[in-house]
Amino acid sequence: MFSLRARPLALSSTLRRCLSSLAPDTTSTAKSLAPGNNPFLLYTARTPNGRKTSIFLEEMKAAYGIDYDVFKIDISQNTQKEPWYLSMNPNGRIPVLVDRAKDNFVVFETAAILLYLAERVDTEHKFWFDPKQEWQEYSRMLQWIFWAHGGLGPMQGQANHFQRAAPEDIPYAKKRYLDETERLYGVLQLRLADRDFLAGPGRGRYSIADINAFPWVAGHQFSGVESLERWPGLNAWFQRIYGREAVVKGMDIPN
Ligand SMILES: N[C@@H](CCC(=O)N[C@@H](CS)C(=O)NCC(=O)O)C(=O)O
Repeated sequence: MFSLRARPLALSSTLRRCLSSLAPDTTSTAKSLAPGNNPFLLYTARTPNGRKTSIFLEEMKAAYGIDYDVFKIDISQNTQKEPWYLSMNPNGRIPVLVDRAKDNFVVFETAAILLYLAERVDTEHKFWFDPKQEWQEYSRMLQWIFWAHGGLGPMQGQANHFQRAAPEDIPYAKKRYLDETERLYGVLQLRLADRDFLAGPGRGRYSIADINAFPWVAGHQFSGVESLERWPGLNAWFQRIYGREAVVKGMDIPN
């Protein structure tokens, strides 16, 4: 008789076989293609999501002297859908971070990468908040990270898609996602009307909450938002962050 326990066991052994048949090829390909010996390796492209991570790595380099290597992924060629890449990120999207100092530990999803780097490198809490000592600000930082990760990025990404990449012209979709992007800019304006940064006491302190949202706002013209003048607090925040050397450098990666 078929036992209740047999099914999950059978399934997981099939899964194990699939994974082990992928492993030798993918790992060695990824390693052999990866340049450099720096502690971190970033697989990325010059897009909003890629830039979040390169900006933070540039900040880490400036603050702690920790360097990283860059492997450029050509998303127009679907390199991010190749098996060796999918073995690191089954979602098939950039970026991916590899922590060479931790046995090539792999991290995907930008918010997870920012938090991972903060915990591993930013021991002095220069760009994030101590979950125990500053738990309220830590929570606020997470709230803005989750907000952007679940809202700003996906909505503005869809605005880009329907305006620039969709194989057919769908005015309703174009309008819906542009409107939603502008609504979300309005949310940032509400937060930034009397503050300098998204999280932190008083007028706030620059943190990974800002880094996580900034590259999307930086891409506003590409998404069809001509100017940020309608949102003065957001505009001032945008200029303030773009004034940082590490941000300018990070925006230009891969160069
Ligand atoms: N939620 C993911 C989104 C990553 C993402 O959408 N990356 C885009 C570039 S901004 C990408 O890889 N696009 C290529 C594709 O969709 O195949 C993250 O935050 O890491």
